Amino acid sequence: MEKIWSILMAAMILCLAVSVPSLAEGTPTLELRPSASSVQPGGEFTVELVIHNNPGIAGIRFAFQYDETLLQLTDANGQSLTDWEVGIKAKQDETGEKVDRDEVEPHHFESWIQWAKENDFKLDFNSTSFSHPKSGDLTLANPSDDIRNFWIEHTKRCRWISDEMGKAQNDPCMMNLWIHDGSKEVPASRLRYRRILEESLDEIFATEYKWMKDCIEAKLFGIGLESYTVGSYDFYLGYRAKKNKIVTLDTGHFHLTESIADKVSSLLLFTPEIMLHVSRPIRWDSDHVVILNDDVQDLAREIVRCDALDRVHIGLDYFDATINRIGAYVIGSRATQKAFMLALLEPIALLRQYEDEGKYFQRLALQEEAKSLPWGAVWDMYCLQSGVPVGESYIAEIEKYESDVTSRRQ
Ligand SMILES: [Mn+2]
Repeated sequence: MEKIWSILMAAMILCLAVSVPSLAEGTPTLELRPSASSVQPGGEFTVELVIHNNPGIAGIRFAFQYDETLLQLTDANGQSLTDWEVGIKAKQDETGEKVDRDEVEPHHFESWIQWAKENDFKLDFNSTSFSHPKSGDLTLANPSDDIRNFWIEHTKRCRWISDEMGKAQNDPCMMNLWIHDGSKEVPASRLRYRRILEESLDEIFATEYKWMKDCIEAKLFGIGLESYTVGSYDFYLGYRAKKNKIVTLDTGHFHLTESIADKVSSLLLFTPEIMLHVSRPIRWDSDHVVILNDDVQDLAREIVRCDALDRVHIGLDYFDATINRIGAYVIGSRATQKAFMLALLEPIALLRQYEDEGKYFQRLALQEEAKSLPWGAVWDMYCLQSGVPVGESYIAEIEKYESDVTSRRQ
């Protein structure tokens, strides 16, 4: 990632140097729009530089995957003026092949599979329909056969890759499907695109695989597509009922006042499994680093109360490139673990007894007292026994790693 950022910075400087002489009169201003998505194997991260007051070049878009960077200059209509690719020879990229997304095959991910094996990790996977010249506002819900079929092919191949990953790790690979399809303004037909998406999904899911599980993820809206989201929660809930897929609950993908915890018990009644993306929404953004807030605690409590730890897949979905990446990962994963530990420590038997007896004052009082139980000591002991830093001592460890390792990366 350090390398990606240094290349990105170099590319930005290069582009500015190239484009500045052609700027029109007036004061051009730059707006930086980084995507909030995390970079995962096969995933992408985009940065858009929107140039205001320049009729020639309206924007520069960088899209980079783990093995490549795509640089595009766009005009005011978002049309590409030119594009060129800067190859980043990542450690993971052993094939050296350049393939488009409708050509990906399991062998392109062989090094990840090997890496996971060697380090005793298990892999999940996702298709990626954004940050590509064929992305636009609509992918799997696109009325254009050409565009839609491209994304259908990509998603089919991602299921195939997931199955191979699952086979190699002897444990099913969770394949998450999220698309950004939507509209900035209210479309003339909401039904039309949802019907197309349904047909695309039917085609994608036609093949049965043994070593992967399909998860379908909704989002309230995508940035720039605020009025309509084809793959809404209702859509995927309905589709789940039709095809028995797993619904992904991304805690950053709902109305800010909506309780994700409240959805758990309803889903568990009708679906064998739930995929969670634990995240933290802030206004329009969905991917802030998870902290130990009420939402995460409510969610963990609800899963434990439903005795569903073995039916819920807990995935983390957040990213913050403005702070130390390892630090961000550790803060969010520890916060999530703390939430589940707190849930397991809840005096639930007594709470339920009070409830059965209609003692609602007592129930509320105990819920309040439970908040200040000395659970920090339990957490510290858990960390000690797990051989990981206790309390804030991980800060120093990450600082040391930053100065010894990451800061020296080229
Ligand atoms: Mn997600």
